[in-house]
Amino acid sequence: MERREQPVVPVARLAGVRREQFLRDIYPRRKPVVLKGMELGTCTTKWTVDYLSQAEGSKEVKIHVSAVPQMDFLSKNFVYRTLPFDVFVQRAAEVKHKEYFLSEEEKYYLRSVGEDARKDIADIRKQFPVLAEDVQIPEYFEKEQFFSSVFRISSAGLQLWTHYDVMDNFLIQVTGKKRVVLYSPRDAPYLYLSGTKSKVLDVDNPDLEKYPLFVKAKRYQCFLEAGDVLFIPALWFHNVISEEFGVALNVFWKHLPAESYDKSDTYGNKDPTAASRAIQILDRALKTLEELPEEYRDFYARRMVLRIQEKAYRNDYG
Ligand SMILES: O=C(O)CCC(=O)C(=O)O
Repeated sequence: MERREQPVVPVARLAGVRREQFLRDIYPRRKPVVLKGMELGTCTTKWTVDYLSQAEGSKEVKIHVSAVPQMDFLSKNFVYRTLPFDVFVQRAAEVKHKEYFLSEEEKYYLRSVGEDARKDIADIRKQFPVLAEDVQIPEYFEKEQFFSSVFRISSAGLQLWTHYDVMDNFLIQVTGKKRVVLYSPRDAPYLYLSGTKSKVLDVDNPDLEKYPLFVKAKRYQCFLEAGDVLFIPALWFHNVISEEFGVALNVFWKHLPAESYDKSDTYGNKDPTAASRAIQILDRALKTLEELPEEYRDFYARRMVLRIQEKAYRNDYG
């Protein structure tokens, strides 16, 4: 199939945005924005590889390791390994490794988790208290809305699978450069979803035989430099390439009332409970349609889609 480029929409970049302006003019639009010139504390100047290694020493971290730069959650082309934090940082910062798990040029990725990843939520103040002292998190939401603060440390060249999260978040790029490609929740029909992940990992060279509708998805894109903060509204898909070794801090907060979220969600990526229940009910409805012959099943399925469009779609989606 002939290759068609997706048009690229640059994500707005705004400098020196204060809390009031963010809440009044930016947040309600529910679109990604790069915030420049934010006050982030001493982390932006202090966090060299040596400083990071010394600050938190040899505490163990569980990391993703892959032989190829494109990490894919769906095909699980990576392995989980445990390393002392200082060794991990040194390895993630180098391109070729003397000691390795899979291959000399393997890539590393840390997505920090809570003490017990199944029960506890990542909070750098608890897991990385020394480094947490260096960061000033932009307080653009109420304290009670805070959900997690997650370290994301990656090797140069690493590409993270396309996915959405169910909470709003700031991606604070403390060191290193990154390219982020985003897609609106509205374009979900073109992204070939499997749960919260898209099957389209290679957003630059998508397999259009397999994913022909992908060309219809509108591509938003931005480049982050050290000190930039990207606001990623909940449900926006994102695919991230680290152009250099880099350290980011990802802060999630609750946009919906607290009780809307799944209590067992430690990552901020489980669908709100009402959405999960609605999907279960839909699956039951589809099972019920199987009682009909194909001609009728098709007809009533189309009527159901029309009903969903009429009753649940918004018509002001810009
Ligand atoms: O920067 C990264 O490594 C991933 C960021 C991400 O997935 C997020 O902001 O939710």
